[in-house]
Amino acid sequence: SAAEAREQMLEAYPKKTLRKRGKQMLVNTDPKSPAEIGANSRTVPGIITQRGCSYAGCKGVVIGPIYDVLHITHGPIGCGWYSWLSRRNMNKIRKEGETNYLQYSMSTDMQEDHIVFGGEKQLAAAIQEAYDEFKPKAISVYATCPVGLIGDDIHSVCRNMKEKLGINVFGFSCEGYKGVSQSAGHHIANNGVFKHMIGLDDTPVEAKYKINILGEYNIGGDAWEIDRIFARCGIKIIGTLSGGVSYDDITNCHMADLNVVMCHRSINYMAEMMETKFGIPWFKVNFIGIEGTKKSLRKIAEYFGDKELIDKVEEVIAAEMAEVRPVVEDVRKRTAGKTAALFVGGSRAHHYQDLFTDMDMQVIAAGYEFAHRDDYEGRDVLPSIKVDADSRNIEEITVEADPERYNMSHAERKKSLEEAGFTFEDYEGMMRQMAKDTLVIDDISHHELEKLIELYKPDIIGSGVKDKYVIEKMGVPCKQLHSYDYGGPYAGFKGAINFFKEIDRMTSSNIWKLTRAPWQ
Ligand code: ICS
Repeated sequence: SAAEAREQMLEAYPKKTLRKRGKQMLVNTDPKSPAEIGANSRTVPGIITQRGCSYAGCKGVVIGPIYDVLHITHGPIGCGWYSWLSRRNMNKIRKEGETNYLQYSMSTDMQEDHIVFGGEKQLAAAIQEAYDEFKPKAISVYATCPVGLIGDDIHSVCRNMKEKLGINVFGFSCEGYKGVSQSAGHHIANNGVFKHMIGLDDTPVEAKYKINILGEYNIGGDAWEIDRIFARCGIKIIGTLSGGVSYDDITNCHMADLNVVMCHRSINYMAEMMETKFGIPWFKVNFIGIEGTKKSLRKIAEYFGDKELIDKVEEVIAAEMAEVRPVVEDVRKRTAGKTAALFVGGSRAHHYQDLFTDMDMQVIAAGYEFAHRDDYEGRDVLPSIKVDADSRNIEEITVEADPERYNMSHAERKKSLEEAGFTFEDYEGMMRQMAKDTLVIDDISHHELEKLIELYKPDIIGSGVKDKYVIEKMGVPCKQLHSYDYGGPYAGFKGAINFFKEIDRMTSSNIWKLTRAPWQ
């Protein structure tokens, strides 16, 4: 049983570790009212974790993909190198005159003497050099651990350079050690994007239905598949934060009628702040999986409430499903009843369950690396989450309604829709969607993962590069759900087709039964 498996996964630990890990490892006994999970807490030193750092979450995840902002890492060269497009967020130039800087990795290449004597001069010189060379619209600067430790004031350097160069220059205090994972960096990034980019350009956008997609980073081209579907439906996406997106899109995206949120973990802050300041309502969507995609499209059409759009969406769904249906029906013959486990990031461990459900597969265990309780248990637990010291050192910015630009009509529309039972600001979390008595494991360790494989032998595990080869050495195929193992897109309808074929191929291969580790 799941309870016995849980105990066996924990039994090797010393008492204190066992107590802490025990809180982060639950049997989902009552999916309708999820139990309290330990999440967003420090990893026990010595345990092998999949987590990243605050800098990774800020530069590497949320802001780095904006292709025509010139991103400069202030720090030792390794931080810049390892965050250099390593996440497969795709980009292309879409308008004449645009530039894509993401082929470059820019760093101040901090050395010992900068750490001793301070690196502010070095940073100002780097900004100047980058400007002279590229003349970008905007430059953003990211602080790494040593910058925080020696106290370089990156913000005053940025302010001075902004004045001197006459372009937008802004910095992020996303020192790697802040918070307990990359999640802290998401929050810092959201604050900075909101303060330095959102709302700068009030040019009206001519379109009937205008939305932003928040928390979609175009891994493997996912955002482009979503773009394709929306274009078919006649819905204008002003900005996708932050996948395949330009500086101008972001500065203008407060002109939208609606924000839809894909990755709740990384960008819920932005959704809230944009609603407070501009009155733009938001709700959660999921374009991973055919059922999720259909439901999300229908909800967006319902929000606008226009018969023309509602009909168009149904027409698009029918046309797309004509292509998806034969594939999924064929694949199900082999995938039905197979099992999967998913340990990914802060939203995919949930979203990808929809694709496995589409294939009639069972997810026996899942967990996030760094999500918070609301991503597991749903947003209704938000008021009861205690703020601890690790979260307290992340700035909370106070946002107020914009006296001129707050859109009353959106707010009124939201109110009347709510009265009719429509839900906004709605994230139910992962546990409600998982089957009874499945395992939910936060920040899983390599030891726990090995035990899980021994006990359950799932047919496939969705995870990342840090544990991929541990999993495969144990004879279980691993699909990387961060980089997609160079495949994708997996979002939307065409993405689902790609995923079904890929998982069918991987779980039908006999190679895993034939491999033996050298010591066996
Ligand atoms: Fe959100 Mo890897 Fe996203 Fe999520 Fe986030 Fe990261 Fe990636 Fe993963 C992410 S923003 S980089 S959906 S695109 S930090 S795959 S939470 S861990 S599951």
